[in-house]
Amino acid sequence: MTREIHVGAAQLGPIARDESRSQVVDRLIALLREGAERGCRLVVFPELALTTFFPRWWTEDPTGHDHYYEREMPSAATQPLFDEARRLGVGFCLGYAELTPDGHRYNTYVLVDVDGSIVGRYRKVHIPGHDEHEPWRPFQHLERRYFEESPDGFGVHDAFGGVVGMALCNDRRWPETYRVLGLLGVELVLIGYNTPLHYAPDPDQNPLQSFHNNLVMASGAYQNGTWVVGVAKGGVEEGVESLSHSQIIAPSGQVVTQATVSGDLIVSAVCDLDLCRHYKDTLFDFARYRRPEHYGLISSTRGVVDRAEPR
Ligand code: CDT
Repeated sequence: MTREIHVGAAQLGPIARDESRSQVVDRLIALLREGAERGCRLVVFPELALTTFFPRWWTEDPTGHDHYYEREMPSAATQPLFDEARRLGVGFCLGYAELTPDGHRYNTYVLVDVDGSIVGRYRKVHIPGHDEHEPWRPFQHLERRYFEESPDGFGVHDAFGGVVGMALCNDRRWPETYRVLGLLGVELVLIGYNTPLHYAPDPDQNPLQSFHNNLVMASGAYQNGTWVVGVAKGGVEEGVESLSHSQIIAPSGQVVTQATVSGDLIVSAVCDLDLCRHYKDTLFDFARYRRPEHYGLISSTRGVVDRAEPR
């Protein structure tokens, strides 16, 4: 049986501050239909795909943005997306701000099967930015104020004929993300992102955003023998320009398709999951070549160790 899956990276253009959930869901449904017409079985939407990127604004009260969060999934507003997915027989992955019944706020991805049922959820592990107002910045990046770090960590799901993992935006810059998923046998990593082109702490990095985006995802793909689907919400949103350049990367690390413009669009590729074996069984045969006895620091230490201290 073939293990090819046609995957669509459903890039979004800006979502305005006052755009309603149902307006956004209509845009997502249009992309889902376009994916179905192309023959996609899975359509991947970006991080925080239902709202504007609200962590760019400070509110004194950390609950001040609660209207941007989903209290249930599906909800009345998002149910039409689930219904259309089931009707079309196309699964999807959707990023949104989650507010749990017991008051926790997460930056969340949900994976939905072709029958509209939820396969699994992922809550962002690496939360970037800051948690207090920093007026010197031209805009804020207050994810650390509005989202908690995932208590669950990374996981994989047997879905779409393969082993699927999820990650969100800043997670993609960390090799640990891919390696933990790789150790779980991942074959398809889905990553949504909102990456402002301006990086206030070091603007020298601004012109390198696209290079770094590709660098980290291609490395993660190659070093773990997995497909990677990177999906942007890009363009100028409420005055802040973010990276587009959604792309699908093969286990070789090669980009097989990439968006060349901003805006709502789909780029898609037929991903042969058996290609993963070429890398997982050779150069990156983990069981044969890894030396975990020498990697202890990776899980025992958060920051750089003080080498003056006895270990
Ligand atoms: N959404 C997200 O995680 N964005 C970050 C911006 C980092 S700069 C504060 C990213 O890694 O692209």
